[in-house]
Amino acid sequence: MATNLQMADTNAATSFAADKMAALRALERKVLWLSSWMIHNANHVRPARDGLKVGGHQASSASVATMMTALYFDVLKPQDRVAVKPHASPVFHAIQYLLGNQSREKIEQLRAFGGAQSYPSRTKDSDDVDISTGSVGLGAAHTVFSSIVQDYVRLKGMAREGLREGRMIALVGDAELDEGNMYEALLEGWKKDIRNVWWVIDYNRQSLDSVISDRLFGRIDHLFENMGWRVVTLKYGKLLERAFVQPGGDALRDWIDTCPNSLYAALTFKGGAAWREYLKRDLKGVAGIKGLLDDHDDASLHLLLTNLAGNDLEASLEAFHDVTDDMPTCFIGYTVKGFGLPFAGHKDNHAGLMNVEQMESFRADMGIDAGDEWERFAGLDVGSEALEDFLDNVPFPQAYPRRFETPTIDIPARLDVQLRPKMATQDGFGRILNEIAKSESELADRIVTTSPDVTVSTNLGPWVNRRGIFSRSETSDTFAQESVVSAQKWQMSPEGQHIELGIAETNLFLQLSALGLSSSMFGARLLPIGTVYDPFIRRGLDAMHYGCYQDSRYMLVATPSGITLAPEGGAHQSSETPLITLAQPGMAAFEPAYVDELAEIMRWGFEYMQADDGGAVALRLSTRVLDQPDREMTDDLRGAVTRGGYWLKEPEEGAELVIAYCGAIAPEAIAAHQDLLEDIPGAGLLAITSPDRLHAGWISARHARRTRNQATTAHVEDLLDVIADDTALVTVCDAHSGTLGWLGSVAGHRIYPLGVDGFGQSGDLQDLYAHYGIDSDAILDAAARACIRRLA
Ligand SMILES: Cc1ncc(C[n+]2csc(CCOP(=O)(O)OP(=O)(O)O)c2C)c(N)n1
Ligand SMILES: [Mg+2]
Repeated sequence: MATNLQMADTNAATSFAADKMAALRALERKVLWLSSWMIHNANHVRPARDGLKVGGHQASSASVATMMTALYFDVLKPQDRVAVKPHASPVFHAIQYLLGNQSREKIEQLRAFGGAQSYPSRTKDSDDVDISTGSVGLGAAHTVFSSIVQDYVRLKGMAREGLREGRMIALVGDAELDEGNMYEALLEGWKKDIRNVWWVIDYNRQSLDSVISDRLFGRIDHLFENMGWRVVTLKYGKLLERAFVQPGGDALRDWIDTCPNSLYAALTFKGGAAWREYLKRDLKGVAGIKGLLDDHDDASLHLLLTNLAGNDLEASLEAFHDVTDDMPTCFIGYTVKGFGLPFAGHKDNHAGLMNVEQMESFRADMGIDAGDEWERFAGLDVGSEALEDFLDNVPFPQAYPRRFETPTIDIPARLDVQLRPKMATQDGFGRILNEIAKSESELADRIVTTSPDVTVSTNLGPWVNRRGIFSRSETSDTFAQESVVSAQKWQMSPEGQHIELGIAETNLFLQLSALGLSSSMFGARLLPIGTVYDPFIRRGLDAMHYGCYQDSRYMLVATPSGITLAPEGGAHQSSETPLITLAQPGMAAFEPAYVDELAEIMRWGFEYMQADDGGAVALRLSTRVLDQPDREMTDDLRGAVTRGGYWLKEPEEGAELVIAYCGAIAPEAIAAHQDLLEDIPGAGLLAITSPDRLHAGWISARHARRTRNQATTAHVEDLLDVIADDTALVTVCDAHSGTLGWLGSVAGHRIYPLGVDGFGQSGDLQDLYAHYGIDSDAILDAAARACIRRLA
């Protein structure tokens, strides 16, 4: 079987020093071996307990082993940040193992509990993954937004002293280009005039199911060029380039150029004899071809015909080193999926694994003795000392922080807000930010806002008027210059603190993710706030989850929300979002009814976004104007609000009923409670500011009691402790009834959950609240049924 080392041996290193090339080729070979072996070990050697297939992607890994060798062992600088295509996780871990940043134990445990992760994970892996990947398209797009953040902190002079400008690099599977979010990111990147981004496409022309269409050829180049990128195509390796200048070379090149992807892949799988048969037939009589065929045996003919630049170390190095400016660059690296492995080119090779015999023969080809499989330098033709020496001098792992520690930003004990008797939480949000914008505080300077074309309609306008829009260069506001009266004064400059995005919610979440990692990635702590219409969280959901999975810290402000957005109709109304955020790890979600609650939640949120055990924060707000309570925010109340709820009216002993409400539906709950007091004088009214925090607190207290035998109680348990066992709970929210439906399980109370369980529609509040059963009458009806113990 052919391996890429054999191919490499026949290459003459021209422009690179011979010793260096020898070391790099040895490492290339080792990377291919270790990544294949790591997967084999996980599937065939490590004892299996559950009968499940472990999996792993030997073909995807082999495809990109050469380009990753070139990058990590020679091209990358310590300040570069990389998103590695998900299925090349074993290649990444093998490289880190060779560099001394990954333990043998972890790679032996690839895909096992506590071992190296199946897909590179910034939080779960221990070998410095810069940008997590897994859901194809997101890691690549993330580099665009990380580059915007790098410019943001650099141009403001916020970056850590001595921060070097790095390249944000993605190693991308070619099928990732089918994901629409890639184009959303490219377009936004073009608008922002991004710099220092590389996408290295592993152009093996295979996805999971199939070989990609030939018609795609040429399309990709144009797409990138249209977006202002340089395109560097790495098509043919050095062997083929040399063959092309021999007699018959032009015809050979034409033949390969026009060979359909599927046929090329099939012949790659079949090998030398198959190539020979086709060339003999198709190039019959072409001068030079007979000589070429006679000069090559089947094995070397196969090596020649599969010598694509992305699998040719020297060609890859040349292409990468040639780019020295900061223009965004797409490298299209032609490769063979499964290069050097027995299933190279086979259309079904995505999940293919070498069997035990194939692995044995691969090991023998690699010159590795049984038992030496994990030895870093076994079977290489360069001595260990020389390799250690080479590795010590690789630029990428040289001393430079991969993750920065940054001091936290002080958050004032209270956030100012001028409460008015009647306000909506969305309005309150705009006013709180406006007060911060006015202040000369570190908090104000570190907040950065972003929004996918809903800046004005989510009340970010006042903030933007004061703090401006971020742009790499100064741009004047034409409307202001032309004296056109407008409430929005949009100055664009490097000082601006708002990143305006086009309507693409996935971009919003990727931008938030990149901003929220700025502290660790660039040594500049930012407090990002992103606004979105609540229903359109759904559009960006995968990216929202992805940002949290990377432990990015940001504040999501989702507004307006619910059927409370009455006349806007079902297409703009949301009901399931509180369940989404309740289930989202790494994110604390709130739905305050009142602005004084919101101010405390935001204050707490800015601290939570910076805490070691904190996370992202989500706020679900409303445009519904409510009478604001005239009250003092005592410390107790503030604490209860951020823990998830408080008694607006504590029930009297033995009271039969409690109404629990969340969010903008508060007036209906309060009115129903008032009515109820005639019949049930002691009925309680529970204000819930965060179903998520209550739920999370409950689960974590149970966990602490079970695992650590701690006598902790959860906030929700304390709240419900004051009511009798046979008290019934009527819960109500402008969201799916499941949002609060679990409350009955905390202490075993009967529960009557009201909420919005169908699609929304246009109407006014009265009609819609009545129709969906969340108005005062519906609450009273549920209360009555609860009292007579009717199940409904
Ligand atoms: C969003 C998403 N959808 C589906 C998958 C399942 N999947 C994993 S790899 C893959 C095809 C990858 O092909 P390509 O990007 O060309 O990678 P390579 O050929 O290098 O393996 C698919 C569909 C995924 N990981 N993420
Ligand atoms: Mg592919």
